[in-house]
Amino acid sequence: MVQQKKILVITDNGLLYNEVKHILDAEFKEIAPCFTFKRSKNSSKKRLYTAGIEHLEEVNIKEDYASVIHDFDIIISLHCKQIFPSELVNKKLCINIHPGYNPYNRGWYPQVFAIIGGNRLGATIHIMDEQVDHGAIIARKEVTIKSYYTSKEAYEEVLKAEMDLFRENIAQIVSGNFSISNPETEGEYHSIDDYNRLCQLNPDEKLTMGEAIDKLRALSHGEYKNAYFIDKDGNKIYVKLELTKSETK
Ligand code: 0FX
Repeated sequence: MVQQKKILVITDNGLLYNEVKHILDAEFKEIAPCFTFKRSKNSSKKRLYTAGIEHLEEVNIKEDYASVIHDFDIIISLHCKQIFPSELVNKKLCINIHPGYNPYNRGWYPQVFAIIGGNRLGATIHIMDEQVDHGAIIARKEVTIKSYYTSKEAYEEVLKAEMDLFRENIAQIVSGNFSISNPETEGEYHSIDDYNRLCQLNPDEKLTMGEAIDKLRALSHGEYKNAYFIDKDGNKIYVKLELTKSETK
């Protein structure tokens, strides 16, 4: 029976945790008791979106996966920073709620690479396999990147798309009554090192003004200090772009 399934959600994102809890309690009362929430071992770092998960029990999925396999039927990664071990994804239904439109820009900060590359952005719910943000797609929803979005606005639209997908698919995932499709290509994977390399600006790089605006807005995200250059005295200078859409055309 659906009610007896045990579902573990591992999240390192307080905003999404609160949204998902609210959606379950308000709209899915029957299945809400099936859910247990934990945060991952790496979640203690203070970031823009971690507030709200401090009280959750910590799990080290890399080491404690045997007990997770024993105790739960479905494991959901809701922005869990730890990569799930092979044994876990091969033995249990593991679902990833991912802030990107798979297979485009798999990996870290998809909106950053989508703004720079001018390619597709959105949210994806997929079955996890041994590769990162890879595996059969259950549902995805595209987000339009407006010309006046920085990384932050694009990301916050993606979070909304993730919650729409959660609402539309969670009952089917819990009951096992969902269909899947394979991503149309392998896509491209970006690591945190790829992102960090982007942040170091080369003052001699030649770009059109449009490319420069895209690169800087992709690296501007609220209070985060991302893009920088090193000046002739060796100082590290952070760069951030602010975009304001005029009220009149
Ligand atoms: O949790 P998350 O939204 O997502 C990341 C990966 O992008 C995702 O593919 C993976 N599945 C997930 C587990 O981890 O990341 P975040 O909360 O660390 O950051 C949210 C946004 O904030 C990010 O998209 C870009 C921005 N950001 C974050 C950091 C830490 C910056 O602009 N600079 C930063 O230094």
